[in-house]
Amino acid sequence: MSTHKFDPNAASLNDSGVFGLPFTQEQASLVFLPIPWEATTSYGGGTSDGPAAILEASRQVDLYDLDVERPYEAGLYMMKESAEVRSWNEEGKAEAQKIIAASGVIDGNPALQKSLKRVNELSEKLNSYVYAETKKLLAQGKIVGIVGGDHSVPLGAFQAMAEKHPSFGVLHFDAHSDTRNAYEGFEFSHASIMNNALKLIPQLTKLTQVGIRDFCEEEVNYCKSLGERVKIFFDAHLARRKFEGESWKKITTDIISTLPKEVWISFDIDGLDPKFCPHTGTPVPGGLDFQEAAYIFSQVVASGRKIIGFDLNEVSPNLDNENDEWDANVGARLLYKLAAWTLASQGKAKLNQV
Ligand SMILES: [Mn+2]
Repeated sequence: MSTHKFDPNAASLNDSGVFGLPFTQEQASLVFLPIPWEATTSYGGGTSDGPAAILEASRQVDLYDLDVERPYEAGLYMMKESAEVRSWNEEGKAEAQKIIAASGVIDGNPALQKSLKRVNELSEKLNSYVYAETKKLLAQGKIVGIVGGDHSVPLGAFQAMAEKHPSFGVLHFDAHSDTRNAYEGFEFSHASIMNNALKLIPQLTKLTQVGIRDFCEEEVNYCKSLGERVKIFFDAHLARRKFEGESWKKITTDIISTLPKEVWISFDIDGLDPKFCPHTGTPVPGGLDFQEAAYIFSQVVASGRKIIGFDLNEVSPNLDNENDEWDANVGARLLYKLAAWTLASQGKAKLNQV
């Protein structure tokens, strides 16, 4: 804890914690776990630098929130990045690039087969790390927010949550369905996160996807084969409903009505319109507005559901211009909204009743 008196209305100091806050991990109700990992990123890398960029940009975010007034009072803290995860990422990325360059065709190529085996091993190490860290934080009574990295990172957190919650839903914002079976041969690809989660975690009883606009037929068929367990709100359908006069409130109510009482939010920044994330790996036209997404969070809470935790991933800073902090700025503001509504849903932050 810094020695100066903390002033929530003042500019934050450069060496302060996330969002310019003075809390220690012990004091914080909510802890962000940063995961600098992008080993299986197909193209347009940079998300492994997402957590550091978000941390820096977070110090510019104003703390007072119109809806959740003073979410920071519950204490927010971001852990230090793991040097080990960084080294796994460097190695995994180098091996994965060889396979990506060969378009995933590794038959008859022992060197590439070895590379693939290594990437999958490193991914498993990463999953175990995220699982163990999440479990530790939960045992300490913390709310956990995962900050990626690419979208493969939250699998271990889902697994840790599943031990605590016999039945929960994932509210998944994304341009992509992420239900591919081992994309490019990578068992734990960013493009397979929800496929892996659905296969490995029976406690995940409902996956509700929002903003989806880039997917293959196999993914749609896979989701259909799971019946009621997966509900996709395609971006094109959301847009059409708005064009034809339905209110966002009505649409949001429909989205939320598919969810069980306990909800994890998994937010891929590319679920938003690319104007909010121009440097993310795989931007796709269309997508949600920032306020539309924040409104959905608010209505999850208004419906009486509990947000049990969240992940934010695929935020990538502009690697060609370090003065361009737009992607991280949006990421930090979205992270604050996620934290605020999660705290509110757990009774740890009060809502403005006006
Ligand atoms: Mn994704």
